[in-house]
Formats: sequence, structure tokens, C-alpha cells
Amino acid sequence: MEQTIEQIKTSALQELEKASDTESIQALTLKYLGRKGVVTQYLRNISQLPVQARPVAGKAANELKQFLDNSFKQAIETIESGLSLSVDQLDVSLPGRTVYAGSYHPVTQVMHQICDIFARMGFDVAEGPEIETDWYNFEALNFPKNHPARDMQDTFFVTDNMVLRTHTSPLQIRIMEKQQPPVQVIAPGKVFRCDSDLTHTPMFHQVEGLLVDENVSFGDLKGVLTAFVHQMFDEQTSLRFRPSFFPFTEPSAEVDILCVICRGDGCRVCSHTGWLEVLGSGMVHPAVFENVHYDTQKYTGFAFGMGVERIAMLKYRIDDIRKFFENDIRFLHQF
Ligand code: 2U9
Repeated sequence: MEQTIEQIKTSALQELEKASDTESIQALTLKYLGRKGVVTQYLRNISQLPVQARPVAGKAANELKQFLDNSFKQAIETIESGLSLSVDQLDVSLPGRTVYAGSYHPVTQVMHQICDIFARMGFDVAEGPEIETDWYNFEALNFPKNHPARDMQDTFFVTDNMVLRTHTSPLQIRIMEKQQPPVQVIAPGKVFRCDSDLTHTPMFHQVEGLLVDENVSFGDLKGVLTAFVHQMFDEQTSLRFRPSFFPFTEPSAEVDILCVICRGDGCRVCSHTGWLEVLGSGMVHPAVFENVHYDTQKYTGFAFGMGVERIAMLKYRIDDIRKFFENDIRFLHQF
């Protein structure tokens, strides 16, 4: 008796699995549960069974009737709601959903690359406070009292005497106050300036470097920065050192590389000059050494600074600095 119920159930479910539209499921409902249906017929025949077998058979048949009724109705609902999962519509060979692993932000990646290159050349890596006093951010670095960088329009003031650092140089003053030469250090970190357009954001990242020892020359500065550019971009990248001015270095030079887009022919990116500015640099001004009580007769040094976003923009040909800060996952996934 139980076996027959099981057989009806198995064949009904097998037929249901093959049914792919409402009409064929309705036909199945009729075949199994209709007035002359298989289950209905079975229920009628129960009266011919021995008296003691009837209650068990009746219960099992009613449960099957209920079960098939629910299964047929549910299958029709699934088809009508468009959620059909019938076997022939499910492509089991489709690839699963990709799980993306997290990765470092492109600016962090470039910052690491820069730090690695200088670390291999013997530079220590140091970090310091983002809120600085006027002394460390300006005074010790030989900024005159009337320098435009000290203006409210260029610098975020926290109090009259405290600012959000506008460069990472203050850290190097702190290091020199504590340590006599030789000093060979780079300072990566966030800096803040009141500025916002296609190439400037109020917060950006810098890596600055400082090397102080006996007999350090401008030639050493050129050698170190040439090695850096060749590793960061490629060995074929030409550099030029262009005279410039900063309060904290004398002489000073800006470093340009041959345009990564047009290779010197002139294009929109390099403003038709054929060159792109990547770094600022120079020999540390003796006034800075005096502020940290270094012997200016004995020691000389060079320093340099670069914007990490700018290097990343040139390396990856990104035309708008704000893309780094929008956190658009489609942009970030490319790195
Ligand atoms: C000490 C003395 C001197 C660091 C230097 C530059 C030149 C420079 C700019 C590059 C792009 C800032 O991010 S940027 O706008 N930096 O041009 N920075 S020399 O000179 C120092 C540092 C520390 C004690």
C-alpha cells in the first residue's frame, strides 16, 4: 500500500520537473487530483481494503493529495512570477559570481613604490604629526614672515600658532633637532593646503627627502633623483633640472621629465612644452641648518619633495586628481 503511494508521488514529481509552463502543470493537476485522477481513484479504492488497513492508507493518500496540490500550485506561482528554476533553464556551466579581493588605494600603492625606491638607496622612512606649530611648518624652514604660504588663503590655521602642515618638511626639522648628521630620511604623509581644482585638492600626499652629511653636493642630488625617476618611470626617461626658488633650499631646482604622453613633441598634457614637472629640490639653505644648530662649515645637504597624486597621475595617465578621492569602485578596481 505505502509503496503505491510512494510510486504515485515519485512519478508525479518527475512529471512536474519536466513541466515548463502553466498549461502542462494544470494538466498534471487534473491527471493526479481531478475527479478521475490517480490520487482520487486511489482514495475511492480504499473502501475495498481490509478494514484495519483503511485508516493508514486514507491518511497517507490525503497527505499525498495535499502535498501534490501544494507542489502544483507553487510551481504555477513560480512560473508566473518569472522565477522559474526548471532544470533546462538553469545553466550550471555559468561561472559563479567573482569575489573581489580588497587592494591598496592607487595613491597608497604609488607612495609605497616611492618609499621602496628610496629605502633601497639607504633612506630611512619617518612619519610625524599632521598638526604643526608655526615654528616647524614655516619659521625653522626659513619662510619670511610675509611669505604668501603663511596667508589664511593658502594654509589651514588651527589656532594662531598651529596649522595643518602644508608639507612634510616639519618632520625633518624635528629629526635634525634630535640627531646629528649623517641624516638620510624620507617623510611620506598627508599635507593640507587651501586649494581645489583639476590638479589640486585640499589634502594630498607628499614624499619629501633629506640627506645631510659632509661633502654632499648638487651632483649627489642629481644622481639620487635621476635613479629615482628611472625606477619610477623607466630607464629611458630623460630629466632636466630647471632653476627655481624655495625659502628652504639654495640653489633650488625643479625637476622635469620628458612628457610621458608625447615624448617631447608637445601635447595638451605638457602644455606643448614637451616636459612635465615631477619634483622640487635643492641644497638645504644654511639658515635652516642654523635653526637646528648644525655646523654649516662642516655639513651640506640636499632635499626634495614631490606630490604623490601628481606622480600617480603621470604614471597612470589620469587627468583629474579628484578621481582619487571619489571612491568610485570602477576606477579603483583598475589598480
Ligand atoms: C628640510 C629642508 C628642505 C623639501 C623640498 C620641494 C623642494 C618642493 C614641492 C613638490 C610638489 C611640494 O607637493 S609639492 O607641491 N616640493 O618643491 N620640497 S625641496 O625641502 C626641504 C625639506 C626639509 C629640512
